[in-house]
Parts: sequence; structure tokens; C-alpha cells
Amino acid sequence: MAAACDWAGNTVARSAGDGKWPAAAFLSAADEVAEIIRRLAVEDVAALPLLSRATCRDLVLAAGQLTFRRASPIVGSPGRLVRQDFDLTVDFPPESPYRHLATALDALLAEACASLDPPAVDPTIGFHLNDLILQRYPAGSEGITPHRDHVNYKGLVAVVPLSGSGAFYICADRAGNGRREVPAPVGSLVLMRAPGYRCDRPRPFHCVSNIGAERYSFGLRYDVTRETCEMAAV
Ligand SMILES: O=C(O)CCC(=O)C(=O)O
Repeated sequence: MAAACDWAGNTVARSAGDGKWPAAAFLSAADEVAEIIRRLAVEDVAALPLLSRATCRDLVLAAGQLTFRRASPIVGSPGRLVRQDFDLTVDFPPESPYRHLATALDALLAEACASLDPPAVDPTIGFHLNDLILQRYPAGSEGITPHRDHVNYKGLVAVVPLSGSGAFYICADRAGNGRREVPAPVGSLVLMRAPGYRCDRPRPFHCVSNIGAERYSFGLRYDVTRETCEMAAV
């Protein structure tokens, strides 16, 4: 166990994940994460505190060492176009804190999933976080319009907002109808269902907007088409 501070500055003791993520113990334990994974059967998204603000600040500082590129402003096919207004990187050196965070979060999610009976995530899909992306939205950015994550992403989709302001919404459809803001302050672990999550509800439409101050968000997914497991190299 290690000590950490929650959003209110209270000291809490939580699992620190693996040994390479010692300075930033998670603010929520595996049983709490299991509970939000379980809730995804009836809710499109669920979130809980994961990282302290100090840890998020350190991660944003570390992002200064990474090389970003502009995201394509429009992706998708006619009728399913998505506008996106951010820079991104998927290049994380082996000793990057982002990789250590991913390894530790992978372990936390595995522990949480293992405690659920019946399993929420189909154990045969081999869920693990092998697809990492850091997104940087400039102040005033349009964010990303309503979309669903690709079907190749299986099990669970995780997003951790690290800085700035912005609103994360769940929507009923691609037009953004029924938009509902999900409280997800900096340091949250935001989870969504992906194929392989055992329920018959569809992948949720979601979007991000109202970027008032530069926002970083770290996305962690399991891309089933990847032949090599990036995590194995960590
Ligand atoms: O930046 C975020 O908080 C989430 C972005 C997102 O929805 C996506 O990249 O699919």
C-alpha cells in the first residue's frame, strides 16, 4: 500500500499497481473499479477518481518530452463523419511514465475484472491495454464530435483526463441528441463498454467539447488487431 492524496487533499492508502508506478498510487482500489465495470451493463459510462492532481501535473510535464502531430480534422465515412480538433501522440518511450501508468492500470483492471462473477468482460478475449494515445486539445478547441470507438477496440475503453477544462458527454446518437455530461474531473478514470463486454447494449456515442483551457487526456484501449502486445515490451 502507498499513500496518496484525493481531490480534496485527504491522504488515502491505495494499491500502487506495479513497482514502476510507485510515486502515484491509485486513488481507487480494485473493488471500487470492479463496481464501475459492473455498472457499465446498465450505464454507458462510469468514472471514479484515479490520479491525484499532482500526478496529473507530472504527467503533463512529461508530455513535453513527447512529439505530437495534428489529428486529421475530419475522419470517418460520409454520414458518419467525426470532427476532431486536437494534437496526438501514440509514441511513448519505454521508460515513459505513460507506459508505467498503463501497466499499472492494466493490472488494476485485471484485478477488478477477475473479482466479477459472472465476468463482465469476456475472459476469452484476452483484454489488456495495448493501445495508448495522448490527446492535447488547445484552449478553444472544438473537441471531438459525437462518435463511437472503433469495433476493433474490445472489452473496456479507458480515458483519463489529465489537465484543462472540457466536458465529456454521452449522446444518444451521432447527431448528439440526448447529450448528457459525465462528471469526469482531471484525474478521473472514465470507462466505457466495448465489444466483449458482456451485455447487449451498444457501444456508447460520446463527445468532448467546451475546451476552455488546454486539455490533455490519456486514452487506453485493447486493439484486438494488434499483432504484438506493446505492454510486453514495457
Ligand atoms: O479526450 C477525451 O476525453 C476523449 C476523447 C474521445 O472520445 C476519443 O478519442 O474517442
